[in-house]
Amino acid sequence: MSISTSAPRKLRRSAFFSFFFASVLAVGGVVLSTAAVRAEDTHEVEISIKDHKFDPPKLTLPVGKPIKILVKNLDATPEEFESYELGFEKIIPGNSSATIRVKPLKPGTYMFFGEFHQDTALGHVVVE
Ligand SMILES: [Cu+2]
Repeated sequence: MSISTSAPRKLRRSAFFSFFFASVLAVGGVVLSTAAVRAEDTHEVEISIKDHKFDPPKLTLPVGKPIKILVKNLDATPEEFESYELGFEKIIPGNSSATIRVKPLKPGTYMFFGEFHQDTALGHVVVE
């Protein structure tokens, strides 16, 4: 009696766990592939700060793609990388770097600057 009732119960349980783990794997796979597509779609650029100037002072970026900017401050003093139009502001200590993420952009020209040296640290982004 006890054998005949416990066997189907075990079967049902193992069927449930198979379904559960298959679902977890399926959802995990979708999440991973979505993240991979996003990473692939991101446009990455580099810019340096040297002698309180941007190099290059002009960045050309694609329309409608997430942007990742790696900013290297090669000066010994800190700089604040900032843009009202692109919506970021980040202090980068001397001799270090930072990553700025910008949402997909519409075509146009966007100014950026180094707030601590606004007389020389000026640049712009052209999105086309
Ligand atoms: Cu600021």
